[in-house]
Amino acid sequence: MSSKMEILALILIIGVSNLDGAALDFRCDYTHNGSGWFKYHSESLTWHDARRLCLSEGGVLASPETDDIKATMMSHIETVIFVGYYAQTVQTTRYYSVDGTEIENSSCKYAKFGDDSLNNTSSVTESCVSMDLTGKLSMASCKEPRPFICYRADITVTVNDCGTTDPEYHYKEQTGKCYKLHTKRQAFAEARSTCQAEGGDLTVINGPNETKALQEIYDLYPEDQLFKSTGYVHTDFAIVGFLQSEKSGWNWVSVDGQPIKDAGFPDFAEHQPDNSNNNEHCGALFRKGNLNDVNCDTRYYFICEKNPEYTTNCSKMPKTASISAQ
Ligand SMILES: [Ca+2]
Ligand SMILES: [Ca+2]
Repeated sequence: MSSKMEILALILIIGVSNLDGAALDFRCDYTHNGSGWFKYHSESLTWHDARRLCLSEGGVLASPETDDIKATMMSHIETVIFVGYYAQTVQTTRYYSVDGTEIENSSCKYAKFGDDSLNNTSSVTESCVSMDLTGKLSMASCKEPRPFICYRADITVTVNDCGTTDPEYHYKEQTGKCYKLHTKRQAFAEARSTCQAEGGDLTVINGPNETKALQEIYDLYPEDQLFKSTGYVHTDFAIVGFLQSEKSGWNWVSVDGQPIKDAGFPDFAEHQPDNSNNNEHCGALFRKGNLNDVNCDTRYYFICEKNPEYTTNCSKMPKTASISAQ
């Protein structure tokens, strides 16, 4: 980072700490209520997948640990959800929250089960806990998918020069933007939501400088290392922000609606777009700096682009904290 960037980053941090008590979001897809941040996931996952997803978002699978948290959880749900309690082994009837608090020791009066729900020791699969619309807890199969809520307690946020706490966003001077290569693969639409939740979007390439910047991002994740850590073979390209659709007259356009040539995307690679299996309508960038068409429903690596002036709450930073990129 240049000394100019260091100074600007310092200004940014000072600016953030001067936000006068205004809560600074850590993700724009979470809402603040009472003591922390909540996100209701209406999609059903197994308990372990739900727990993993919450962790990957920087939170935990929510449990009704306090009156406040329980009230907020109940206001979010429309059906029976998983909570963060689970039995540590299949033989035990001692239940713990994801942060290790034993339910019976919890001061929370709500963290009690109904009359007979802890007596069923014969069923080894019933080691997770659900909460119904009335707030009552029950044992539940960990493997039967349910909606859930992720929670993060209030935090003091110090953002980096990309306006985020996420160290995987890298600032590139040649474009004044930040980029993250996501190594946890997602399909195009999901990848786009993830980028937006992080305060950006899928990368729109606005000229050769940006193609070069993205190649430098790729260089941070050499193909052999990437393959070693993920086991996924297509390490030579990642989804970026362009696609074709009926709406675009089957022309290739950026996610913000510009024809890709006007936006400044590079050319397609030789033999691309090949519309493989007659089903490739989403865009990707090869490491070598040209384009590929890929299946919109297949999970690939993807690259987000983020304006450093935008914090993860998707709103503009106050003027004193803004970064002049170049
Ligand atoms: Ca761009
Ligand atoms: Ca292709």
